[in-house]
Amino acid sequence: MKLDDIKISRAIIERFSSKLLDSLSCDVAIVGGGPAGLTAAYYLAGQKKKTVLFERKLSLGGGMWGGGIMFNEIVVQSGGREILEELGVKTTPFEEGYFCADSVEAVSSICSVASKAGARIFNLFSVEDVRIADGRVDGLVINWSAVDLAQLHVDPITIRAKYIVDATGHAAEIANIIQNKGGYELKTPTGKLMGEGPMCAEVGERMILENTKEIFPGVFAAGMACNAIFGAPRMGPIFGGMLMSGKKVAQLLLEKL
Ligand code: 48H
Repeated sequence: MKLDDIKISRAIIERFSSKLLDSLSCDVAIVGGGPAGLTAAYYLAGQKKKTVLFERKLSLGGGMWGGGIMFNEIVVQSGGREILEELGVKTTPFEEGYFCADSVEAVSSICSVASKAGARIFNLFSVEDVRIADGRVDGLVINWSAVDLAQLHVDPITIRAKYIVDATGHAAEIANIIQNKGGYELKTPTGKLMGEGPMCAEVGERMILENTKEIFPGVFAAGMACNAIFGAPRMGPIFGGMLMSGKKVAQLLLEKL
């Protein structure tokens, strides 16, 4: 068989277009493909919820590839270990209550299981706005990251979702858009985005689970974004909270859907 270059091009265009068309309306749209967003995607898609995830960068995994200071090993506590094992990631006990995993194995495995569970993952897409109607977010406004990077004046498109997850990490980008662009109040004690506090692993990890909740009608936070929104400490290179937050947000949404 002779390879036809045009057929290769057509395959890519037709298959990609059909994936994107099928994603214009979904149950949950997750913004950010770090450990929290990917874990949430895995648990939601595993329960047959139509789940779409948008990641700005070429590669998924957010801040997990680099472990701590680029030493590619992650640390989790027992709750995080259970999730890693469930997702097929090998863990090694360190000292009592501390477990380690290879960050490359962890990221690649979580991506793989989320995708195989049926989550539709789009890399190279930036979420630049939300759609708000009747005081509730019901969609995302997306554009190619290349447009954003090149600062081209190209209009975005909109997708509809029953629920949105802000899993954008330290930047809490969706909460920022709702507050700064819409001028809306968030469901925080001050009504504002409270900003992340200085490092404390113990408090940061505990608070991240408490702070995994609805932050605005239709929008839930997961992962580091939770503490950035609710003014809680960062926790440094321990990743159990990110995984547990991703699982918790999925459970909260499964109760609603
Ligand atoms: C599309 C976007 C957009 C957008 C951002 O930073 P992440 O890894 O986030 P989490 O919460 O899954 O994990 C946090 C962890 O990596 C971390 O930073 C920790 C534990 N820090 C502790 C400390 O003390 O420093 O992933 C977020 C992802 C990234 O890949 C972004 O590119 C992506 O979201 N993203 N994608 N549209 N508007 N904003």
